[in-house]
Amino acid sequence: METGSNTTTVRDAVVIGAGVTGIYMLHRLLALGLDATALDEAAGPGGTWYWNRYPGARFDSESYTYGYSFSKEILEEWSWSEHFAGQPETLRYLEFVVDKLGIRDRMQFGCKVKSARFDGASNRWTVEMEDGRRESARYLLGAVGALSAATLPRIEGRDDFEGEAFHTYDWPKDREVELAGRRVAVIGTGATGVQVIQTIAPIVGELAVFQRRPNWCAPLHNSPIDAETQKRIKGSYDQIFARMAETHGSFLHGTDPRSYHEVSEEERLALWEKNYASPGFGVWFSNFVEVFLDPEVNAAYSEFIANKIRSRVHDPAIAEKLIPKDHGFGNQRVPLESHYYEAYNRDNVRLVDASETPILRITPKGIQTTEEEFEFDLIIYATGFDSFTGSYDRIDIRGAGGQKLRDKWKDGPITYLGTNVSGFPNLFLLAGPQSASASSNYPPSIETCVGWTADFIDYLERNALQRVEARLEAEEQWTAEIKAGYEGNMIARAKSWFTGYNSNVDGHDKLRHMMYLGGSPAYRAKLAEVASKGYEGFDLG
Ligand code: NA7
Repeated sequence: METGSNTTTVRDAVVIGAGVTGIYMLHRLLALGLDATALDEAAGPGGTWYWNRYPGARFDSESYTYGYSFSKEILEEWSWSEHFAGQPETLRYLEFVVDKLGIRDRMQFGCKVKSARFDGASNRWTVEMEDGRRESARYLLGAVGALSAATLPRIEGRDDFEGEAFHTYDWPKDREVELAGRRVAVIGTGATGVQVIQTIAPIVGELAVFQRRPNWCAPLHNSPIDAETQKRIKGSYDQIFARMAETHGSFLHGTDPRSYHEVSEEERLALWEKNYASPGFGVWFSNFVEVFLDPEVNAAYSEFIANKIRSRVHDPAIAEKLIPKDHGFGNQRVPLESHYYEAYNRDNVRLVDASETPILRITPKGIQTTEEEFEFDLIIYATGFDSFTGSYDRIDIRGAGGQKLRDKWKDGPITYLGTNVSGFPNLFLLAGPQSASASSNYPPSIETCVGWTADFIDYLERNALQRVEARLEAEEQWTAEIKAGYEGNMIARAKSWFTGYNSNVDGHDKLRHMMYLGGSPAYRAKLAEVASKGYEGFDLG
């Protein structure tokens, strides 16, 4: 329905984002009979999987644990071709889901949201896009993604480079990027950099990797899914999802029930060897719980992995540079790799230690470090994201009384349950900061958040409630709980997107509390408890 001005479309709900979260949220809102739309800057659905088209982009979660679980039909009809699917296949899957649900015509693409303002008199949000279009809605739902505000390094001369250069998130979508025979630089060695490096090393002419700090990486062990395995997977989705519901991170992989201290060294090594040789995140999560909590045990496991790196990299000096010294295994996101370390055994690959010889500037021809000037045809920035709050900060969101969300969150996110914010009525964050999403396998956690939010909105609608707002004291309590979760967890001390660290964003070079670390089962239980108590901690009116 359009208003008189003809520029503002009036609806029940607006979802910002049409990625994995936005797709499912839109579906649930429409199923409630609401007039809803999803807005996305991209030219199509897919979010993360729309943007990240760099070579080698793929899942580190088993494909069949990454798809939506809510529809038996989708599960039955979609067949993953690999245990860990690549980006093109994932994007095809999400396109398939959108068409299957018949919701494409409720999505609007090419619209970058500029601002969102809450009007206390009407209890409605007005969302404005950069092209001037406006949407007015009772409910505003943020499905913006935790890693969708890409950040370029703050290096002098970036615009002077005469060759090609882009962030991995902004990898060109309308053309092939020429790699064969070219001189290429990759800056950044997070999960993205690792995937790019291992994939392009055999293709490019020369590759220089600028590494500031290494990450602990371990083998992915990907393989195709044959017909028989496909049948088995499709026949056991109930068990797969039941298993995921039990584990801390909603993965297939959960901690070993034994204590590190109660097993012999032989048994311990047997577990670690088995995990290192197995596909997926078992190498991180199917471990003794002490590996995550006890620095000494973590050091022992880190040394086990360090020896694996030493055995795979021919030059011992390079191997040492690839072994993290400032954090233990799993304290930052562990990139899973396919022959990553072996890339450094190639004659055309060079590791540049950007902490020893820092990058001074980008020059018209390449990169100048404190020691050397390099010439490149292509610079790939795999330099990460302004995590969790970055995409919200980039929208001028103003709640009741005109308070800016960006200001409220300047020292880190503050939410109730990771889903709502005091002072910002009728705004729902989906898989947002302080939720369990990023500390777990994303899609199951997204389904948790979206399902809970849809039920909440249904409750509001059925009870003719027009305004919902988290109470300040509930929010303070939740934020304190988030902080407490970081205490004693080794993640808390590492400079990574888990702690909101980003040297390229003002004020984000300090460690913050961004995620719920209590595990998916506890998070789900908390959401269910709040709902069962008539949405405790909220003012409804
Ligand atoms: P990450 O994991 O945040 O990695 C970013 C990398 O870029 C990391 O190695 C940074 O080094 C490096 N970086 C950032 N700025 C600079 C500058 N100025 N100079 C040199 N190096 C720099 O992002 P990813 O995209 O790899 O991964 C994000 C997640 O997406 C991933 O975990 C998956 O879950 C999907 P640093 O470590 O800060 O020294």
